[in-house]
Amino acid sequence: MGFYQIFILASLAVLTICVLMISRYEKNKINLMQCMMITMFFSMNTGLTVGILLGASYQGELFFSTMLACLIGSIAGLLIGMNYSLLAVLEGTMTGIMSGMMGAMLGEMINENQSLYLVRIFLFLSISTIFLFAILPRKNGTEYLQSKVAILKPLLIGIFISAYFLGGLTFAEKQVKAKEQLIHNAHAHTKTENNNQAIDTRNITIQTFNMKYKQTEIILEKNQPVNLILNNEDNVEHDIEVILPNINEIESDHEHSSKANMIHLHANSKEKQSIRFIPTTVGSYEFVCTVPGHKELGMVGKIIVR
Ligand SMILES: [Cu+2]
Repeated sequence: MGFYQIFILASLAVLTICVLMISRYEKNKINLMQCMMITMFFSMNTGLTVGILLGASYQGELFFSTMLACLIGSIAGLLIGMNYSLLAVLEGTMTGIMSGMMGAMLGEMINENQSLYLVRIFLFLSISTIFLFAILPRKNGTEYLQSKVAILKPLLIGIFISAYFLGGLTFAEKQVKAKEQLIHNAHAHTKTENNNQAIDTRNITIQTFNMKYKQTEIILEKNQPVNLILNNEDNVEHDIEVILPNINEIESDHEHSSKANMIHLHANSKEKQSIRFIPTTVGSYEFVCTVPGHKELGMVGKIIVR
């Protein structure tokens, strides 16, 4: 778990404490439906924030991220609901479980940038729970926002939250992006290395025509990658089979049944086939065509590794 994840979870923990304290203070002034509304609003947005965060952070471990998100979401709902009534507890717990699950699935499916945006949006909505207390009408018929002093408080909270989003959250997201850039650079570096290797690969072509290999002696450098091409211009199939000790990195487009010490390259009439490998042992090795009768007709050559 990185700085960003800890930052978001810690923010939510602090927010939960804040909402808890305000709930305690305000619970006798608002009715049951408003209590339920606040519990639902908070647990849903918290569950979604945690779910998306965990789903995105633990890619490929959906069961784990879902379980953890459901747990955290339901605890958040439980804590707020407990202030009000049993019904609110039920509402909060269920909403927390459901939103945690949905968030985790969403986080698993979207890319990292999208998850950063969504975490930001749902974290903002979670924080907005505080403002709900400001706009809900009170039991005694007064509107909370009627007095000028009352407006000041949400305004101060609003400024605080804006500063938080512009400062802390942006900083935390930058850390994620910096890490991403690092991984990207490392990746690009590996790619360049691979390209260099590809340039170093030598292409060696053996042509077959009129029941003969046109090239019967091939010289390879030890440890230099080779792309061996069989260009069959004949009207019948041909192949190349050679025993080479300890060949490295055999690659071919088709199944040529090559093993760790044998190259077998087959081409049908008028076909071109290739195989890439690295010879590692110096020596002289005979290659033949294994199609019955062809070796006897002279389809034999020599590969020299030096
Ligand atoms: Cu042949």
